Amino acid sequence: MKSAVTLCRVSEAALGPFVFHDELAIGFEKAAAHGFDAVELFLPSPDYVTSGDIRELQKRHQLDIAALGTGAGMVKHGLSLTDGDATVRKNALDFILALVDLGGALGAPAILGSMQGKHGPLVDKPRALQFLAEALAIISARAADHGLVFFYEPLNRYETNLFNRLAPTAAFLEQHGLRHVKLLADLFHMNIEETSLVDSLTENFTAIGHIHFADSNRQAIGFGHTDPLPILQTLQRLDYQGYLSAEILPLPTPDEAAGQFIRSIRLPTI
Ligand code: LER
Ligand code: MN
Repeated sequence: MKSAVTLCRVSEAALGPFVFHDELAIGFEKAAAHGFDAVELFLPSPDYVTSGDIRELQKRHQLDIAALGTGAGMVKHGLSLTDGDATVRKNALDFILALVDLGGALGAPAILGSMQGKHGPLVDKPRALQFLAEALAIISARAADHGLVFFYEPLNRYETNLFNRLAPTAAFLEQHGLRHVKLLADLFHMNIEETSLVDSLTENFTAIGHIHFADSNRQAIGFGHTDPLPILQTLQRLDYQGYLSAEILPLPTPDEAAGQFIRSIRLPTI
């Protein structure tokens, strides 16, 4: 199974679940030293770095780009696709499309996580879902133009009230014909929301494109109480071809988290 590690350059997310916060050149070097196949980038804005500069780092360190997070649009710029203000929604869409284009130049899908926003007093749930479906239709068409998919990530109840579980999200994507949008299954959120990690991964497998492989406490697997063996066996049995990505807290240190992550994705040979 392919491994990826998160590199975050967003100062507002300094305490977030990202392994390396160094400048990109150093982050790439550390990712390669730990033996990761790819990096997942969390950038402050789409023009923070050019695709040429990223390709240069990829070539130097033999790393793929697994995905590009868009959450800076929320944590840095206060944007969401379901905001009550049409200008904010438009800016959110433009921010995501620019990251989809950057990903397009790198062969990497972008992710919708926190920028899905929430429903509330100004925007009720049906209207929020309508905004979401309209935006996803535009975003997925752009991703498809690049020959890529786009990842939609259900989040736990403390982060969104739109989609918390895989199955309802998959049904929503299907209902709206969003064939180029795949699920991002984050085991940390699933640990809070799903009845069974294995059942949920199995039942929604064909809709899943990417996995944030995190323990119950959002550290590297092995540092919390999630049992990785049935999960890894299930993914192997289903022939999962995507990434297991280390979107985890950098604890006890970034290097120890990275090292534990790499150990945690190996199936024991019995
Ligand atoms: C993003 O991948 C994620 O999992 C969220 O919890 C970030 O807010
Ligand atoms: Mn995640």
